[in-house]
Amino acid sequence: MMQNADGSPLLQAGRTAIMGILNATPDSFSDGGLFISVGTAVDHVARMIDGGADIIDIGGESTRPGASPVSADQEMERVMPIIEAISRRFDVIISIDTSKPEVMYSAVSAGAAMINDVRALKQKDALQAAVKVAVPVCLMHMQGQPQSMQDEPVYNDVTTDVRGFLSERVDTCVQAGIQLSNLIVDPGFGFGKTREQNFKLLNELEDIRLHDLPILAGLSRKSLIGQTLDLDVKERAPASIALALMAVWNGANILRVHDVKETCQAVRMVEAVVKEKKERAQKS
Ligand code: 7PJ
Repeated sequence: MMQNADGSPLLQAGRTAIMGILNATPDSFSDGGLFISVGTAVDHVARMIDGGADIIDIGGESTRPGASPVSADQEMERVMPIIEAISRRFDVIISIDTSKPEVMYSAVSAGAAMINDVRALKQKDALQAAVKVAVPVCLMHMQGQPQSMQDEPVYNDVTTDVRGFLSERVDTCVQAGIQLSNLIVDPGFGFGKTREQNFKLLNELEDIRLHDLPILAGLSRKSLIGQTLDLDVKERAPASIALALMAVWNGANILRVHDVKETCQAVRMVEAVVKEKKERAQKS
């Protein structure tokens, strides 16, 4: 499906892909609007690629708990100059983090090669847009809307419910004309989930695997860390890396992270050790 700059496949057994986060939002909770100028964005992307990022996820809508909606024009204004600059300068997979069909069309024309939609193509006309542009899509589970999603989220069983939702979305996408091999699923850590529900999902991550599709996990700097360790957002890198490794251990194929270099180092180390075990199993 997706390829790295050197033509190798993005997703290989035993190699986790790293998606670096580039927020083009002035109100994003963890970057505080640091990456709104094109120059700063380019510098940050260069650093992330250097650190081992395979994908750069660019978003112009803050979806953190309590965030207000933005218009398509506003989102476009924030992301388009950055996508154009990144696509001109780097050979990296650009992912557009959006739920809006207008933004999907423009971003893909400007070089985005993947859609990351926290609303799983449920917004009006988003599904048709994704069918038309025909790039890989990450379908994420969210309960409620960012404005209110953390107000007492309720599930029957969180893992079963998330899997059921993703299963319905995958079926709908395939029926609409998206290739199954172009889909990625994501449990949506922190999107309408309590700390315990997030923990359960992480422990049972492999249970949301559908049709052998890749699983994307986003845990970087999230509130579940703050709720457990009482750490400021800027102090959450070590805990984020620990959670990233747990996600890999439990089946994640793509990690969405802020601290690219540090996460990459940790993940590649664990993969090297796991490789020894696999090779030994093959010999015996
Ligand atoms: C996620 C995301 C995630 C995917 C955000 C934050 C909140 N997209 N966008 N998965 N989280 N696919 O980074 O804290 O977990 S925004």
